[in-house]
Amino acid sequence: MFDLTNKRIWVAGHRGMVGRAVVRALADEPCEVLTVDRQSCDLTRQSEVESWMADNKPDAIILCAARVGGILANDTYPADFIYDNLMIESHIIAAAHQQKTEKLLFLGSSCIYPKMASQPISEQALLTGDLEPTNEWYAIAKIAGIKLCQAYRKQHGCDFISAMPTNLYGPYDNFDLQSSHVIPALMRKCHEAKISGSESMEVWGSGKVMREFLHVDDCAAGIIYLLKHYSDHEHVNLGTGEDVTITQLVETIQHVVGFDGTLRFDTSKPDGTPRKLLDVSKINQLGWTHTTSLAQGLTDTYQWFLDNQISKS
Ligand code: GFB
Repeated sequence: MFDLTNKRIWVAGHRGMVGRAVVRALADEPCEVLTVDRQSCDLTRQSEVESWMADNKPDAIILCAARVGGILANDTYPADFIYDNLMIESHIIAAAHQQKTEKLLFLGSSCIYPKMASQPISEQALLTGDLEPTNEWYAIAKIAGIKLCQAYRKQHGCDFISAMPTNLYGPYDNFDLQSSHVIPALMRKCHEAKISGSESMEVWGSGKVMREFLHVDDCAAGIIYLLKHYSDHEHVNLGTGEDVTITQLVETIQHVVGFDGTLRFDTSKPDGTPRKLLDVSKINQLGWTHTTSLAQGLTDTYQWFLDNQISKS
């Protein structure tokens, strides 16, 4: 058990969707939250990370900082995805060892398991097969991050752990149609089709592939649960254990938004992995389970979109 009382916890990447959710969740804990803006500490620069860490010496780190994006962004900017993620995680994990940080939690992603992993995907499936080509660059970087945590644990006894979240969504997601993940993209397309009186909306790919989705507030709760209760070499899957086809997803979004037009599937866009459903038995046995249903989470996220994003569209 890692007691958070009076601990100084650095949420690296506090401007991102996950980092913001972790900061919100830590407000209920008896700890102090540390954050730093990019202007003061560029995480891709080792000297800046080392110097910030030496000055601030957090007791624990939740490493949410990463370059992330949807299937097209991953496929289009492979150098950015592999380089930025390798730099960010290497600098922070090495500095955490130098500064004797008591605990560090790193985030992997369900998309770094092999493309054809048997379903549901257990923790042991990592590195057992070929990766999905559209995001192998991001995957290699994230696998390296998990291995860095394991290596520092093995060589130096550092209490560094990794969680493997499934596809996430929620407030402060990226709603840009080119770089976003599927939920914010389809929510925005559906909303704009409704407002413009269109009879149809565009969906990338075949609509037949399956995805599991976790609300980011559930993800943050799971991260804090693992920070407190888990200390071991193996990463831990963080998901719902339930998935839907992209067509089922868009139908639920249509219901939430109130748009009953037809769907135009653009099969020139990639489908990606056919399925990536996580086996969540390990985290369930550790005592954590998600609480937000997909329908409820989409309803809440659409309300957030209406309240916060419309002026930026
Ligand atoms: O969420 P997404 O971009 O990423 O796409 P992945 C999931 C599925 O939704 C794909 C389809 O089959 C897309 O073709 N899709 C349908 C759409 N319409 C749209 C749309 O308008 N926009 C988008 N973006 N997709 C990512 C990885 O894979 O998963 C990342 O590339 C990341 O590295 C993330 O880790 C969790 O689930 O396929």
